[in-house]
Amino acid sequence: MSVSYRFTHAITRKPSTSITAGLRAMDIGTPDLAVMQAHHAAYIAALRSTGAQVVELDALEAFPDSVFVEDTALCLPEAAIIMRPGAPSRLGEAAAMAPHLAALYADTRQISGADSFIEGGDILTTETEILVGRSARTNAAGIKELAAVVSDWGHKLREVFTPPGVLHFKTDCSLLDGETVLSTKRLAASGCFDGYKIIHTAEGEEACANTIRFNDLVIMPAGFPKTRDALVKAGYELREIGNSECAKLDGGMSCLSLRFTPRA
Ligand code: CIR
Repeated sequence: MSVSYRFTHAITRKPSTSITAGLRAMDIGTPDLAVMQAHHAAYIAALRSTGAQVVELDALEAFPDSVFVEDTALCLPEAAIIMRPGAPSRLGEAAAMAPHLAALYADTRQISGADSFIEGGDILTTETEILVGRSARTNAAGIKELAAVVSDWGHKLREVFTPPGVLHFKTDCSLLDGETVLSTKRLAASGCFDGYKIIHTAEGEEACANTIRFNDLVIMPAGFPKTRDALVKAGYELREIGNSECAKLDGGMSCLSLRFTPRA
Protein backbone atom coordinates (compact mmCIF):
# COMPACT_ATOMS: atom_id res chain seq x y z
CA MET A 1 0.00 0.00 0.00
CA SER A 2 1.47 3.34 -1.05
CA VAL A 3 2.28 5.88 1.65
CA SER A 4 3.01 8.65 -0.81
CA TYR A 5 -0.18 8.91 -2.85
CA ARG A 6 -2.90 6.74 -1.28
CA PHE A 7 -4.67 8.68 1.46
CA THR A 8 -7.72 8.34 3.67
CA HIS A 9 -7.79 12.00 4.75
CA ALA A 10 -7.21 15.56 3.59
CA ILE A 11 -7.45 18.90 5.37
CA THR A 12 -8.29 22.10 3.52
CA ARG A 13 -9.08 25.64 4.66
CA LYS A 14 -11.58 28.03 3.08
CA PRO A 15 -10.02 31.10 1.44
CA SER A 16 -10.56 34.28 3.47
CA THR A 17 -11.60 37.70 2.17
CA SER A 18 -8.07 38.82 3.14
CA ILE A 19 -6.74 36.58 0.31
CA THR A 20 -6.37 39.76 -1.75
CA ALA A 21 -3.39 40.60 0.52
CA GLY A 22 -1.73 37.20 -0.02
CA LEU A 23 2.01 37.03 -0.72
CA ARG A 24 3.15 37.00 -4.34
CA ALA A 25 6.50 37.20 -6.09
CA MET A 26 5.06 39.36 -8.85
CA ASP A 27 1.84 41.32 -9.02
CA ILE A 28 -0.18 39.90 -11.90
CA GLY A 29 -3.58 40.96 -10.52
CA THR A 30 -5.77 40.70 -7.44
CA PRO A 31 -7.36 37.31 -6.84
CA ASP A 32 -11.16 37.23 -7.19
CA LEU A 33 -12.54 35.58 -4.05
CA ALA A 34 -15.74 34.25 -5.65
CA VAL A 35 -13.83 32.59 -8.48
CA MET A 36 -11.30 31.18 -6.02
CA GLN A 37 -14.14 29.78 -3.88
CA ALA A 38 -15.62 28.04 -6.94
CA HIS A 39 -12.23 26.51 -7.82
CA HIS A 40 -11.72 25.49 -4.20
CA ALA A 41 -15.10 23.74 -4.12
CA ALA A 42 -14.23 21.81 -7.29
CA TYR A 43 -10.89 20.82 -5.77
CA ILE A 44 -12.54 19.49 -2.61
CA ALA A 45 -15.12 17.61 -4.68
CA ALA A 46 -12.29 15.95 -6.62
CA LEU A 47 -10.57 14.87 -3.40
CA ARG A 48 -13.87 13.53 -1.99
CA SER A 49 -14.68 11.66 -5.20
CA THR A 50 -11.81 9.29 -4.39
CA GLY A 51 -13.51 8.24 -1.13
CA ALA A 52 -11.28 10.29 1.18
CA GLN A 53 -12.57 12.13 4.23
CA VAL A 54 -11.95 15.84 3.63
CA VAL A 55 -11.98 18.34 6.52
CA GLU A 56 -12.84 21.92 5.51
CA LEU A 57 -11.57 24.37 8.11
CA ASP A 58 -13.03 27.85 8.49
CA ALA A 59 -11.28 30.79 6.86
CA LEU A 60 -8.67 32.63 8.94
CA GLU A 61 -8.97 36.32 8.17
CA ALA A 62 -5.79 37.20 10.09
CA PHE A 63 -3.73 35.03 7.70
CA PRO A 64 -4.21 35.98 4.02
CA ASP A 65 -2.30 32.91 2.76
CA SER A 66 -3.96 30.39 5.07
CA VAL A 67 -5.84 28.65 2.23
CA PHE A 68 -2.40 27.19 1.36
CA VAL A 69 -2.50 24.69 4.24
CA GLU A 70 0.22 22.43 2.85
CA ASP A 71 2.92 24.74 4.13
CA THR A 72 1.92 24.26 7.77
CA ALA A 73 2.78 20.58 8.27
CA LEU A 74 4.34 17.39 6.98
CA CYS A 75 1.93 14.49 7.42
CA LEU A 76 3.49 11.04 7.57
CA PRO A 77 1.69 7.81 8.51
CA GLU A 78 3.40 7.83 11.94
CA ALA A 79 2.92 11.46 12.93
CA ALA A 80 2.19 15.00 11.79
CA ILE A 81 5.10 17.41 12.07
CA ILE A 82 4.17 21.08 12.40
CA MET A 83 6.41 23.30 10.25
CA ARG A 84 7.94 26.73 10.92
CA PRO A 85 7.12 28.76 7.79
CA GLY A 86 9.91 31.03 6.59
CA ALA A 87 7.45 33.77 5.62
CA PRO A 88 6.93 35.78 8.84
CA SER A 89 3.28 36.54 7.96
CA ARG A 90 2.62 32.78 7.80
CA LEU A 91 4.23 31.58 11.07
CA GLY A 92 0.93 31.73 12.99
CA GLU A 93 -0.81 29.49 10.45
CA ALA A 94 1.19 26.49 11.65
CA ALA A 95 0.05 26.96 15.25
CA ALA A 96 -3.54 27.29 14.05
CA MET A 97 -3.27 23.94 12.24
CA ALA A 98 -1.72 22.02 15.15
CA PRO A 99 -4.94 21.19 17.08
CA HIS A 100 -6.66 19.89 13.94
CA LEU A 101 -3.83 17.45 13.33
CA ALA A 102 -3.68 16.51 17.01
CA ALA A 103 -7.34 15.47 16.69
CA LEU A 104 -6.47 12.96 13.95
CA TYR A 105 -3.00 11.78 14.97
CA ALA A 106 -1.82 10.04 18.14
CA ASP A 107 1.61 11.64 17.68
CA THR A 108 2.36 15.20 16.57
CA ARG A 109 5.77 16.87 16.57
CA GLN A 110 6.94 20.42 16.02
CA ILE A 111 9.83 22.14 14.25
CA SER A 112 10.76 24.55 17.00
CA GLY A 113 14.32 25.87 16.66
CA ALA A 114 14.40 29.68 16.59
CA ASP A 115 16.65 29.53 13.51
CA SER A 116 14.76 26.67 11.82
CA PHE A 117 12.49 27.52 8.91
CA ILE A 118 10.72 25.03 6.71
CA GLU A 119 7.51 25.01 4.65
CA GLY A 120 5.58 21.98 3.44
CA GLY A 121 5.71 23.18 -0.18
CA ASP A 122 9.41 22.36 -0.18
CA ILE A 123 8.82 18.71 0.78
CA LEU A 124 8.12 15.87 -1.65
CA THR A 125 7.46 12.52 -0.01
CA THR A 126 7.98 9.51 -2.28
CA GLU A 127 7.74 5.79 -1.49
CA THR A 128 11.40 5.61 -0.52
CA GLU A 129 12.50 9.02 0.74
CA ILE A 130 11.59 12.54 1.78
CA LEU A 131 13.08 15.16 -0.54
CA VAL A 132 13.42 18.65 0.91
CA GLY A 133 14.39 21.64 -1.21
CA ARG A 134 16.31 24.47 0.33
CA SER A 135 14.61 27.70 -0.75
CA ALA A 136 13.97 31.27 0.34
CA ARG A 137 11.46 29.73 2.83
CA THR A 138 13.31 26.59 3.95
CA ASN A 139 16.79 26.70 5.44
CA ALA A 140 19.49 24.23 6.44
CA ALA A 141 18.56 24.39 10.14
CA GLY A 142 14.93 23.57 9.37
CA ILE A 143 15.93 20.64 7.18
CA LYS A 144 18.37 19.32 9.80
CA GLU A 145 15.72 19.47 12.49
CA LEU A 146 13.18 17.67 10.29
CA ALA A 147 15.75 15.00 9.38
CA ALA A 148 16.29 14.27 13.08
CA VAL A 149 12.54 14.01 13.71
CA VAL A 150 11.79 11.64 10.80
CA SER A 151 14.76 9.41 11.61
CA ASP A 152 12.70 8.24 14.61
CA TRP A 153 10.66 6.19 12.14
CA GLY A 154 13.54 5.26 9.85
CA HIS A 155 12.63 7.69 7.05
CA LYS A 156 15.43 8.79 4.77
CA LEU A 157 15.56 12.52 4.11
CA ARG A 158 17.55 13.99 1.20
CA GLU A 159 18.32 17.68 0.91
CA VAL A 160 17.95 19.01 -2.62
CA PHE A 161 17.62 22.49 -4.06
CA THR A 162 14.78 24.69 -5.25
CA PRO A 163 15.79 26.61 -8.40
CA PRO A 164 16.51 30.31 -7.79
CA GLY A 165 13.40 32.47 -8.18
CA VAL A 166 11.09 29.46 -7.69
CA LEU A 167 8.94 29.70 -4.55
CA HIS A 168 8.94 26.07 -3.42
CA PHE A 169 10.55 22.79 -4.49
CA LYS A 170 7.10 21.45 -5.40
CA THR A 171 6.29 24.54 -7.45
CA ASP A 172 8.35 22.66 -10.05
CA CYS A 173 7.50 18.99 -9.44
CA SER A 174 4.95 16.44 -8.26
CA LEU A 175 4.77 12.75 -7.51
CA LEU A 176 2.70 10.78 -10.04
CA ASP A 177 3.09 7.27 -8.61
CA GLY A 178 5.55 5.17 -6.63
CA GLU A 179 8.35 5.68 -9.12
CA THR A 180 7.37 8.56 -11.41
CA VAL A 181 7.56 12.33 -11.02
CA LEU A 182 6.26 15.21 -13.11
CA SER A 183 8.98 17.86 -13.26
CA THR A 184 9.99 20.99 -15.10
CA LYS A 185 13.09 20.49 -17.21
CA ARG A 186 14.98 23.14 -15.21
CA LEU A 187 14.48 21.20 -11.96
CA ALA A 188 15.10 17.73 -13.38
CA ALA A 189 18.35 19.04 -14.94
CA SER A 190 19.76 19.29 -11.42
CA GLY A 191 19.76 15.47 -11.23
CA CYS A 192 17.63 15.42 -8.11
CA PHE A 193 15.30 12.81 -9.66
CA ASP A 194 17.98 10.42 -10.90
CA GLY A 195 16.59 6.92 -10.35
CA TYR A 196 12.97 8.05 -10.83
CA LYS A 197 10.97 7.95 -14.06
CA ILE A 198 10.44 11.56 -15.13
CA ILE A 199 7.65 13.06 -17.21
CA HIS A 200 8.57 16.64 -18.11
CA THR A 201 6.06 19.47 -18.24
CA ALA A 202 5.61 20.59 -21.85
CA GLU A 203 7.53 23.61 -23.12
CA GLY A 204 5.81 26.77 -21.87
CA GLU A 205 3.64 24.79 -19.43
CA GLU A 206 6.01 24.82 -16.43
CA ALA A 207 3.24 26.35 -14.31
CA CYS A 208 1.40 23.01 -14.17
CA ALA A 209 4.24 21.12 -12.45
CA ASN A 210 2.46 21.64 -9.15
CA THR A 211 -0.05 18.84 -9.53
CA ILE A 212 -1.03 16.10 -7.06
CA ARG A 213 -1.56 12.37 -7.20
CA PHE A 214 -4.40 11.66 -4.78
CA ASN A 215 -5.57 8.05 -4.74
CA ASP A 216 -6.59 7.17 -8.31
CA LEU A 217 -6.61 10.76 -9.56
CA VAL A 218 -3.96 13.11 -10.86
CA ILE A 219 -5.37 16.55 -10.07
CA MET A 220 -3.81 19.28 -12.18
CA PRO A 221 -4.45 22.95 -12.92
CA ALA A 222 -6.62 23.54 -16.01
CA GLY A 223 -5.14 25.15 -19.11
CA PHE A 224 -2.07 23.03 -19.84
CA PRO A 225 -3.23 20.79 -22.71
CA LYS A 226 0.11 19.41 -23.88
CA THR A 227 1.12 18.18 -20.43
CA ARG A 228 -2.41 16.91 -19.77
CA ASP A 229 -2.37 14.89 -23.00
CA ALA A 230 1.04 13.43 -22.11
CA LEU A 231 -0.26 12.36 -18.70
CA VAL A 232 -3.43 10.83 -20.18
CA LYS A 233 -1.29 8.98 -22.72
CA ALA A 234 0.85 7.65 -19.86
CA GLY A 235 -2.33 6.16 -18.35
CA TYR A 236 -3.16 8.56 -15.51
CA GLU A 237 -6.74 9.45 -14.64
CA LEU A 238 -6.77 13.24 -14.88
CA ARG A 239 -8.96 15.83 -13.19
CA GLU A 240 -8.39 19.48 -14.18
CA ILE A 241 -9.24 22.24 -11.70
CA GLY A 242 -9.25 26.00 -12.36
CA ASN A 243 -6.26 27.65 -10.68
CA SER A 244 -6.27 31.17 -12.15
CA GLU A 245 -6.77 32.91 -8.78
CA CYS A 246 -4.33 30.85 -6.66
CA ALA A 247 -1.77 31.22 -9.45
CA LYS A 248 -1.80 34.99 -8.82
CA LEU A 249 -0.39 34.13 -5.38
CA ASP A 250 2.06 31.46 -6.61
CA GLY A 251 -0.21 28.66 -5.37
CA GLY A 252 -1.17 25.40 -7.08
CA MET A 253 -2.76 22.03 -6.44
CA SER A 254 -0.49 20.73 -3.67
CA CYS A 255 -0.69 23.92 -1.58
CA LEU A 256 -4.43 23.59 -1.04
CA SER A 257 -4.44 20.44 1.11
CA LEU A 258 -2.66 18.29 3.61
CA ARG A 259 -3.04 14.67 2.46
CA PHE A 260 -2.46 11.73 4.79
CA THR A 261 -3.38 8.39 6.32
CA PRO A 262 -2.78 8.53 10.07
CA ARG A 263 -1.59 5.18 11.41
CA ALA A 264 -3.99 3.93 14.06
C1 CIR B 1 3.08 32.16 -0.32
O1 CIR B 1 3.83 32.92 -0.94
O2 CIR B 1 3.44 31.63 0.74
C2 CIR B 1 1.70 31.90 -0.85
N1 CIR B 1 1.24 33.05 -1.55
C3 CIR B 1 1.69 30.70 -1.78
C4 CIR B 1 2.01 29.42 -1.08
C5 CIR B 1 2.00 28.25 -1.99
N2 CIR B 1 2.22 27.05 -1.26
C6 CIR B 1 2.78 25.95 -1.75
O3 CIR B 1 3.29 25.96 -2.87
N3 CIR B 1 2.87 24.89 -0.96
